[in-house]
Amino acid sequence: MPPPPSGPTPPLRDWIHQIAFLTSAARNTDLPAIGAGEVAIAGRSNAGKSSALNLICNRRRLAFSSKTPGRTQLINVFSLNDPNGEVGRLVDLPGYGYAAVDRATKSRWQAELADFLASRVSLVGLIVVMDIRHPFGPLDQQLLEWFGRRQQPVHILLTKADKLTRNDQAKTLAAAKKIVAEHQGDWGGQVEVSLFSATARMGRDTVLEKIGQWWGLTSSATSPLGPTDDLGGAKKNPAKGSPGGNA
Ligand SMILES: Nc1nc2c(ncn2[C@@H]2O[C@H](COP(=O)(O)OP(=O)(O)OP(=O)(O)O)[C@@H](O)[C@H]2O)c(=O)[nH]1
Ligand SMILES: [Mg+2]
Repeated sequence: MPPPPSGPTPPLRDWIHQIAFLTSAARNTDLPAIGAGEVAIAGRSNAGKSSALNLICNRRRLAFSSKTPGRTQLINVFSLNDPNGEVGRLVDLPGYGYAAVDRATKSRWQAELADFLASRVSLVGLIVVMDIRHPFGPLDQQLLEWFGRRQQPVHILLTKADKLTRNDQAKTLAAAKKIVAEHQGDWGGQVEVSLFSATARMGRDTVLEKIGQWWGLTSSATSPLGPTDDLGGAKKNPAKGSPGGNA
């Protein structure tokens, strides 16, 4: 069910599956016009971006995942709408560092990516997907620096966590948090990191909470305004609900 046109927004986890493919772009100049806030998903080729997107959205084949690295060579834009209009977008970016393309193509992709991260005005946050077995490679760090200039929030997913034992997951997460703390100044000051696995369906809620915040959605439980019915779409005559209750 889509959220109602007024009243508190249900948790994103319950309706993000309604997100739909909007368009693909081969280069930044082909991107769609600015709409709702965009959360981009970036990472090395084969890191698990498309799989992460599918789990986040609870859809099996929203984004194409593949055993062949470099599968996502287009910028794919997905759009979530509620009855009041567009709520937010997710942008699956082509992976960087794909070995099997020639140098010119590689550097063209990287220039496009740098340009996108620097100048796409509708970006509200960045998700960086890193294989937990090889986090913080040189290109990952480069990307974090490019985006860091915007001083916007970043969430790093250490994905494929299912490949490590619980103990090694915890160790890698602690080490990653240390790296992030040391680089906050260069990476925009709002970087967080968490464990993720598309295969084990792990870490979805943490990243969804971020996406919801970045899109400007807050559940009534976390809204600074608290439960309210007189701001942003009041129901004058609620047909349902319990008067005097805590709905
Ligand atoms: N074990 C495990 N494998 C994963 C996970 N996520 C992705 N994979 C596998 O890793 C490979 C790459 O996944 P994709 O999601 O296509 O990665 P991508 O980053 O979108 O790749 P490109 O678009 O080619 O850059 C596929 O074989 C996936 O099945 C995970 O959480 N655990
Ligand atoms: Mg992909």
